Amino acid sequence: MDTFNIDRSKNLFERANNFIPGGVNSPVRAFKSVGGDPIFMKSANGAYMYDQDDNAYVDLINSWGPMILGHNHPFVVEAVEKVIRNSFSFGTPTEIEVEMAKLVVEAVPSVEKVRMVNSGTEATMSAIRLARGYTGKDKVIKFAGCYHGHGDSFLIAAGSGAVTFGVPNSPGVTEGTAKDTLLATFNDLDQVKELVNSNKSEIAAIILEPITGNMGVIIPDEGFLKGLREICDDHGILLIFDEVMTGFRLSYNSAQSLLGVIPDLSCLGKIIGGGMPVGAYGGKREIMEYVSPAGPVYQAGTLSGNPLAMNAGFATLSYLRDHPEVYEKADQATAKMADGMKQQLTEKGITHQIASIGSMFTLFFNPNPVRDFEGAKSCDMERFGKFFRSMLRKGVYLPPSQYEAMFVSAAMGSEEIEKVLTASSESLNEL
Ligand code: KE4
Repeated sequence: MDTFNIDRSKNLFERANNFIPGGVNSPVRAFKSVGGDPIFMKSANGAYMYDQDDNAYVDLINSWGPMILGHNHPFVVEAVEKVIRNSFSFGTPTEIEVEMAKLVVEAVPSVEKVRMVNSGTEATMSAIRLARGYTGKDKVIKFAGCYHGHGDSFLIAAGSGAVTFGVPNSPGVTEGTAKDTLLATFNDLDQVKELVNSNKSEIAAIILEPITGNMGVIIPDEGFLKGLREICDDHGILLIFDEVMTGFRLSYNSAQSLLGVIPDLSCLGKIIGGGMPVGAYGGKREIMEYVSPAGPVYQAGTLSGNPLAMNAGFATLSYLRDHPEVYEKADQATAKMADGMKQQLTEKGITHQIASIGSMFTLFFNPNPVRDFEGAKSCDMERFGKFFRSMLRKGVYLPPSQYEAMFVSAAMGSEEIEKVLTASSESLNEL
């Protein structure tokens, strides 16, 4: 029986709507695509979150990725406690920024120099500006369904017409901006070749999530990333991997090392802040030397390299570096849940796809494999919403969108996995 009281969350959501657009500080948190009112959390520890009504939830969102160690990890908390009375911010260079940059350079194959910013959006926006400044070219190619934050260049839908010129998909994004973003279909190398040939010598960069999370998990077809690398090499285009989600999650050396394709620039976020606001972009030395004040491409930030955030991120990353068992644990927990749900769905005769890699997985309510955004859009969203709401009432917090990935932390033990699978079996019966 679901004993599930969320009165405090409901009251808070009503109040929040008086002061905050949509009652939330990031749209997806409002549960619009899954129905129901958002839950307001009060605390979290290990694999659990606790809401304002003291309901406990097994956490499969982990702050959309950052909390790979689990919440309130002592090693990270102690690192921040050690410096918290040294002031929160100086606006000057600090030692921890040097140590953090060195760690990222040593960990991520494409990164020879790196700049810290405050979010994944800042990282991708800056990487695009740098690519344009370095190449002297204006256009970028992105892939429908890949999300790179809310920078204007990325809030673009596929336009009509064969060459799929971009059109704004948010008011406030100008036609002028949109015309410089070309839309391609993920996994469609021929279309990318067509776009490059019909926009000869105008393309500065191709940007993508090397393994997507923002249209659910999609692992690229064999040869797709290698093909993009070759196109970029042949045409003087920079290849940018947006690893804000996959960076330090799919392996300590990120997805690029797993996939064996090295981009010219990489964008990072989420895990590198350990839950504090941190983004970063980095790449080949000769390209990064174009970034101000070393070079002419301007980018700045009052709280970039903030000491508390750097210490949280540095502790998280150094723990991951020194404890590879963290990845094994999170990956095994993911596989157990993905396999368990797959078995349940099959036994219950429910059409589904499950895409899983490392400690990320997505349950698509779709009869066909999801290989691109059109595929993701053809999922049964209503069924996902019902499943989400049922799991929530049973104390399992999934990402509130079919277009997302479940993020698994190393704090997931057999008890939590059991809770998830018991809840999913009951929830699937209710569909
Ligand atoms: P932020 O600006 O939200 O830190 O990062 C933007 C971003 C860039 N690149 C990728 C691959 C991302 O996944 C994101 C942000 N991810 C979403 C969830 N899919 C954040 C959740 C939200 O928007 O509230």
